[in-house]
Amino acid sequence: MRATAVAQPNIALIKYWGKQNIAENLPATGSLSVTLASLTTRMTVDLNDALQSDQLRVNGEPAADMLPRVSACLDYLLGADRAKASIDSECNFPIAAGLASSASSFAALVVAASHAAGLEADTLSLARAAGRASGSAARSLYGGFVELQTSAQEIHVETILAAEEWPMQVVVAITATGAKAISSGDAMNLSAETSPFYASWVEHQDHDLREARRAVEARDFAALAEVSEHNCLKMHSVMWGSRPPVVYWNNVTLACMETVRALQADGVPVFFTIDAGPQVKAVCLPEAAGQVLKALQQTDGVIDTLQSSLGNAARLLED
Ligand code: 2P0
Repeated sequence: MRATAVAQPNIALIKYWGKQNIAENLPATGSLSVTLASLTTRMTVDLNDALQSDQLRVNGEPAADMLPRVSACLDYLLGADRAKASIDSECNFPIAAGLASSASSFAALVVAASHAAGLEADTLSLARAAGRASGSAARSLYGGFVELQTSAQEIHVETILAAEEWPMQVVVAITATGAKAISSGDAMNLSAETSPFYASWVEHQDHDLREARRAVEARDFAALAEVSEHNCLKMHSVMWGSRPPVVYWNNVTLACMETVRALQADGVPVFFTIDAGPQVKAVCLPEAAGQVLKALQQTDGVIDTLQSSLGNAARLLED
């Protein structure tokens, strides 16, 4: 009745921003991401009939805020009559700062919990369960370049290119360490209700997705860079157009974008992407990683940097 799983966050190149069904957390559009290798969440789930309620510790501390979403995810996956769970989660990177800790957490949770319960579930079913808890988590059930498609009823997720088929490096520039002012879930619902750009965003998403998929399949870095930066800035334009506005950037975020632009002008194969937080993720070919890391470390105001290659799917750890 006990299992441990490990999962990594993913970084969306074509973003998920908006839900077609809030109750079922069904995304309005598809998205495309890369799963990272060296940022990890390791989660142990212990299902125990003697427990009166679920318990969750994150890095050794009780995590009451996250517990209701975790309990709801377990109810959906295992049924409401399940045994209660004692859950320990260890994250080796900053939580709730735009580094997709909810993606790796819910991906690890569904893998560990399904094994702890002896449930025979295929990866897509687990991805759908994780996605109900956190839309981006569905993508962390898969490794490498991952595409999520959505219909009116459900999501479909698959790896379109494995991590080793097109090696890449991601350098993350940490520009602030506090928790974000508004959760991405609340912010995307606000955008859907109030941003005049939202309908156009949804309308064009399939086009961007097709372009990105073609670029990945052709291993065309320049094409992937162009559509990824376009899609990122478009998502942030939707956020900025919301009322009240949603602005996750700070001045160091902009400085890091300038650093990436300067590298590009020198012919370095790199592009940026930014999620629901102030961190800048620079995606580059492996031969450029040293130069990209150094340039971001030297950018005024950058607090820290992380570097990762692309990684594999969420998986069970044998005890
Ligand atoms: C993404 N983000 O595609 C986008 C880009 C943030 C910006 O998915 O409400 O935590 O839990 O389904 O998955 C972050 O949102 O949102 C996210 P919920 P989630 O990675």
